[in-house]
Amino acid sequence: MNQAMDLPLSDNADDRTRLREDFTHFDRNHDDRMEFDEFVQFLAAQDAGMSRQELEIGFDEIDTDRDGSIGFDEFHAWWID
Ligand SMILES: [Ca+2]
Ligand SMILES: [Ca+2]
Repeated sequence: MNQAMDLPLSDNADDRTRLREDFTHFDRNHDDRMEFDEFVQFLAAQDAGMSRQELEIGFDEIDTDRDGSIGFDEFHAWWID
């Protein structure tokens, strides 16, 4: 943990921290990436009510660097959008 991470807490930082906890919780295999099946579990928990096709489209949109999984930065960028 470096000093740059030690920023004053704002509402945004609180949101990011909470989102980070969700991300970690649903990252079942603890590789710090959200794969498609983990993403499905996350949205099921949010009661998003999305079809499989909608989930696949959503996943592709969030995975902006196209590496087949969602990193926290991608997840956060999508969440705050
Ligand atoms: Ca994972
Ligand atoms: Ca990605």
